[in-house]
Amino acid sequence: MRIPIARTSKTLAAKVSSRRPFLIRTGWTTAASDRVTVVLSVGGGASDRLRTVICVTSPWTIGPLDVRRARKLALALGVSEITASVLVRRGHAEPDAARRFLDAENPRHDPALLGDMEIAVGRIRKAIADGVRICVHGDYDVDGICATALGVLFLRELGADVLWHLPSRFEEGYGVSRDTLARLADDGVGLVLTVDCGITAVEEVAEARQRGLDVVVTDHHRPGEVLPDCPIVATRPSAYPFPELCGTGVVYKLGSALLGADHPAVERSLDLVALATIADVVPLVDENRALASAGLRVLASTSRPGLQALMRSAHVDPAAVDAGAVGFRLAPRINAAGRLGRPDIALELVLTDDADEARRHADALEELNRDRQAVEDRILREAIEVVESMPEPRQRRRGYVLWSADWHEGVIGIVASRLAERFHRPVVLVTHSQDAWKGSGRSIASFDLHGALSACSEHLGRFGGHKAAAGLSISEERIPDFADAFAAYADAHIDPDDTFEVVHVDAVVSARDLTLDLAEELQRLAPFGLGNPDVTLLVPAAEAVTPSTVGEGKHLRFRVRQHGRDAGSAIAFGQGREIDRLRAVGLVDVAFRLKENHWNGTVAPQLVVRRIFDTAEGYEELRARFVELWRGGEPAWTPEARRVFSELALDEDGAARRQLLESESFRALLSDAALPRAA
Ligand SMILES: [Mn+2]
Repeated sequence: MRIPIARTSKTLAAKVSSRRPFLIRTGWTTAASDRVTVVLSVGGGASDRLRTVICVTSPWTIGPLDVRRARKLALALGVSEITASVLVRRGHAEPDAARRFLDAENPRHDPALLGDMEIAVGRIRKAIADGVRICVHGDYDVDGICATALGVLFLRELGADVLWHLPSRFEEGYGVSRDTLARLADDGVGLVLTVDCGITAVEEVAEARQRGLDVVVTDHHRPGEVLPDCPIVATRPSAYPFPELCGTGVVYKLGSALLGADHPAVERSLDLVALATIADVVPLVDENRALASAGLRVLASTSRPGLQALMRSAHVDPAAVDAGAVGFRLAPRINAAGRLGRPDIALELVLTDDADEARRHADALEELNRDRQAVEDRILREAIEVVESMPEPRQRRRGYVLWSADWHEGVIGIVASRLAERFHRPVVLVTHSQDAWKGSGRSIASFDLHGALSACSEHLGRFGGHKAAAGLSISEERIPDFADAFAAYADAHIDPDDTFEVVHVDAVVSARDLTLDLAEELQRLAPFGLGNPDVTLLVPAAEAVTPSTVGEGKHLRFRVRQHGRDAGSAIAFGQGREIDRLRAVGLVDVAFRLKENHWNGTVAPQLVVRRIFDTAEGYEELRARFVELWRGGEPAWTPEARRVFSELALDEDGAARRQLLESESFRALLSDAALPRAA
C-alpha cells in the first residue's frame, strides 16, 4: 500500500468525519517534518473532497533482522550484539565477510582486468623508452586534480618527460577539447594520457590521431555508444569486478600495473586516492573502502608539504583526519580552485616539494574558498526563493530545473547538490555563461540523473555525467520545455516516498547501551560515506532533559533519559529551533550517532542527534503489556507475544535484553494501535 503524504497545515485542519472504508489518494511532503501525515478520502469517487486527515505513521524505518544470525556473528567476531545487528542489517552477516569488511581488507582486484590495461601499459612504456613527451590531461575537480597528480608522479617515477594540462571550466569546459589537443601536438607532445575524462571524446581522439598524437584514455564516467579509437582504461566497459572506482582510483590501478601495487610511489599515492575517492562521492564499499581506509592513514602522516599546509589552513588535525574532514573541509578548498577557474593552484599545491610554495598555494585556496562560499550562499538563497515562489502544483513535482542568467557557472553544481538534499528531489541549475547556457544537476539516491537527461535529450545540446551528477548545455528557448520534460520524467520515475527524508535506523538501543566501548566499536565501520553511511541508533521513549541552545541559538543540547536512567548528553546541530517543541512534547525517540566527545581532558560518549521524533502513541502501553506477558511466563503468552518473543529470540535466550522495537511484529502491532485511535 502506498501511503501518500500531506504537507500543509491546512490539510491538517480537515476533519475526520467518517469511519467508512477509505481510499488513499494523492499526497506529498517536503523536508523538515517529522510527522508523516496520511491523507485519506472517504468513499471512492474521484471527485470526493479530501475529508480525512490522519495521523502519524513511523517516520523512521528499520530493516528486518535475524536476531539469531546477529547473535552468532557477535560471538564469532567478539563484538557487541548491537554492532553485530548493524552488520547483519547491512548485509555483512557471514563472519568471514564481516571481518574483511571491518578490516577494510583490500580485495586486490587484478589491474589487468581494467579495460585495455595491458595495451595501455605497453603504449606508455614504449613512449617513455622512445623519449616521447607525455601530457597528463585531467579535470578541474578534486578527482580530476588528484588523478592528474597521480599520473604525473607515476610517469616521473618511470623517468618520463611529462607535463600536465587541466582544462579551465570557463575557457574549455569539461573534458578534452580539439583546441587543447592541437596545441599539445604543436608543443611537441607525442602521447596524451587522459585521466578522469576522455571516454566520450570520440571525435577529438580521432582528430588528434590524424595529427600523429597518440592518446590513452583513462576514465570512470559513463561511455556513449561509440568509444574513442584508442586504448581505454575505464571501469565501463570493462571486465573489472568493481566498476565504482573514481578517476583517481583508475589511475592508481594504472600505477599498480606500471610499477607494482607495492611500489613505494604507488603506496605513497594513497593519500590522494583517499581524497578523491571520498570527494567524488563514489560508494565506499569493496575496493573503494580499502583505498579510502588505507589512504586516510597515509594522509594522516603524509609527507606532501601541500597536503600538510592544506590541513593546517583548514584546521584539520592530521592524526584525526577522517572521511568527514576530507568531504567537508579539504575537498571544498581544492574544488574552490576549479570552480573559480584556477585548478592549477590546487594541482601545484599537491605536487610541490617546497613548504613555502605549499603555504602560499594553501593561502590562495583559502581565499578562493571564501569567495566560493559567498557566491554559493547567494545562489542558494535565490534558488530556494525560486522554488518557494513556484505555484504549488509545480512545487509538488518530483524534479526541479531552475535557471537564472547570473548564477556562477562554477558553483551551480554544488548548489544543486544542496538543493537536492533540501528538497529530496533531483535538481538541475542552469545559468548563462560566456555565450551559452549550461546546467549542472545532482540527484537523489533512487534516481538516475544521466538516464533522465538522455530521456530529455531532444531539448539538450551536449550532456554527460552519471547517475548522481551530470552537466549539460542547452539553448535558452528550450529551457522551459526541458524543465517540463525533466519534471514529467521525474514524476514518472520517482516514488513519492523517496521525496522526503526517512531516517534509516541501524539498531534500536537502550540508555544503558550507550558506552564509549560501543562508540569505539561502531567506529570500526568507518570510513562512512555513500554506500556505507554512518551508523544511526535509536533510543525510544526517552525524555529530553534540560534542553538549551548553544551557538547563538543554532544548536540544541540536552540530556537523554530513558526510564529514569541517564543516557548521556546529546547535541543536535542546526536544530536550535526545535527547543520549544522539545519542551512541549512528552516522550521522544531520538535517532543519533554515538560518538566520543573529547572535552577538557575527558572522554565521554555523546549522542550526535539526527532527528527527534515524538514517540508513537501507544508505545509505552504496548511495551508495558509485553513486559507483563514476559513476566507471566510462557503459558500466559498470547500468539502475538509468542511471535514477538520468538523474533527477538527471547524464547531461547531469556537472559538477553532486546528492544521490542527490533521485532517486526511488534512494530506492526504498534502502527495498528496508532491508526484507529487517530481515525
Ligand atoms: Mn571523477
